[in-house]
Amino acid sequence: MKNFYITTPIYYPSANLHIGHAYCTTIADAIARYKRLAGYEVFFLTGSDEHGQKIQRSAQAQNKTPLEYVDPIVDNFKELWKKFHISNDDFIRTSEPRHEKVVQEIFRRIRDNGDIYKGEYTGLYCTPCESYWTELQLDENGCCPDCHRPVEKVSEEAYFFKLSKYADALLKHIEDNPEFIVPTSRRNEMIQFIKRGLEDLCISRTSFDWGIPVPDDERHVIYVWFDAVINYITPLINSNKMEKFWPADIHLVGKEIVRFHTIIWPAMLMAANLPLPKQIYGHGWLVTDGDKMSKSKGNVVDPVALVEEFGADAIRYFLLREITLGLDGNFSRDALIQRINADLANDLGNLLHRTLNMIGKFQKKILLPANDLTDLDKSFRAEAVDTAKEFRRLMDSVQLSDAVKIVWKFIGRANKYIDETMPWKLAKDESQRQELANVLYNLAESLRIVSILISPFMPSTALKIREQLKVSAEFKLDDAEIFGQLESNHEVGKPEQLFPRILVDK
Ligand code: ME8
Repeated sequence: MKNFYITTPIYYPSANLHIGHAYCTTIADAIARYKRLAGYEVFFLTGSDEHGQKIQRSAQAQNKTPLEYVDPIVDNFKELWKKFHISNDDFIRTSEPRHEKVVQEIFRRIRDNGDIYKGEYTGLYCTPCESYWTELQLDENGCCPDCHRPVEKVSEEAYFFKLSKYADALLKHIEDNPEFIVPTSRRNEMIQFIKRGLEDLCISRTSFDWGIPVPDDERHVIYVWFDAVINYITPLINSNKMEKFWPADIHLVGKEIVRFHTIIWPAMLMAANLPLPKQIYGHGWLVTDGDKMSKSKGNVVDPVALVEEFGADAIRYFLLREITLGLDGNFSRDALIQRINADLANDLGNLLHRTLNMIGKFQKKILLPANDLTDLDKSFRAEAVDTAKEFRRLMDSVQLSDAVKIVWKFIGRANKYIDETMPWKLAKDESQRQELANVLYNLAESLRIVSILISPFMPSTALKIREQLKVSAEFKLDDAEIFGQLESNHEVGKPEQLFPRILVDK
């Protein structure tokens, strides 16, 4: 069996998650589900990034230990992912002993290879972002270029990672492997960044202790980013699955952390003599009115409230359809409601409802054998199969929103097929019994195919459709490319509403 390994970033438990985090995890989930459907053995990892001064300070402010502070937040992450039907195979917490062990092992290995040394660090540190900056990188107010908050000058004995040594090898790897950093805009940015020169990276701190101790020098804790990126191999090393799943197929990350994943992490892997991930995909941000969601800006959308109101599948559909992967996308409640009403309640919901209703009414819920197909029937069938094949091509090249769109194009085609063939008219004409059977069979079969194609995006809706069609819950992608798998004489179920229309208060 072929293997596939995909990760999301591990999220900071410093604030509640918003719909922007759910966006990243939903994309990864859709890809993971698609790969399972296509016959891969998949490992899908997400988790929480729990160390660092910022967490320690937040815990202190509440008179808690860091773990007491993060535990309930991390429980909320896990709850949220359940609500979103996220099918992760593991959840890594950087505070777990299994992670500490691997981080120390990698630290030792890189140090033994001569790429970690002790020195004196004086620099500018942004605590909220856990990032060091040089004078040149600061914004026009001398603040952090990412979050625009003040940076602190720190001076301390510290360990350094010889990042500069890997600049040429990294550049060569990025230039030789066009698929390594996607999209191209991010790849070009990283090439420019490396060409400006890489400095060695300070990877330890002594001014606080909430972190993984440096092996053999416990006054130091390891820099949170050095610790965090190693999460991607922790579960594999602990379960002897490195050979099976490493290197990762995709690290999916937001655009602002591409640098950590395409420069620091690969250099660390080179220094530890480990292979590099195959791809780092930098997705865009979910914005509200053009602005990135953030707690401080007060424009966050709470994913829990949203799921409770609209259901996970509707939100997943919206996120995956509306936003082209790699670009920023706007989140708006109005646009979400519009999509639910037009695409889900109307296009998909009606197709299922009309089809089952007619099979019930005209053929006592029984599918009859299809025979003597008309040209229209044949071209409709061909379109179903072509859609499934095109879907595979788009998903294989991670064009998620285009993949969703072609499924909905086919759903539109199926609704039009009903209007063109007018089964209610065929039902009134005894000589048209065969054609009626053909049309109803084709519609039921196309819904079976649709249920397979939407399953990576809308897993619970896919199951609801199958329940109503009364077909097996287990299909593979190949089953979408072969038309005619429903048995004739199969009895379908009663139509139930898939998505209620949302009434909009003017
Ligand atoms: O960066 N739209 O954690 P984090 C889309 N712990 N994505 C968004 C977003 C938005 N509005 N807001 C945040 C970290 N994200 C580190 C990662 S990995 C070894 C360590 C995305 O909780 C953001 O782009 O600040 C990032 O990829 C992810 O959420 C985690 O953000």
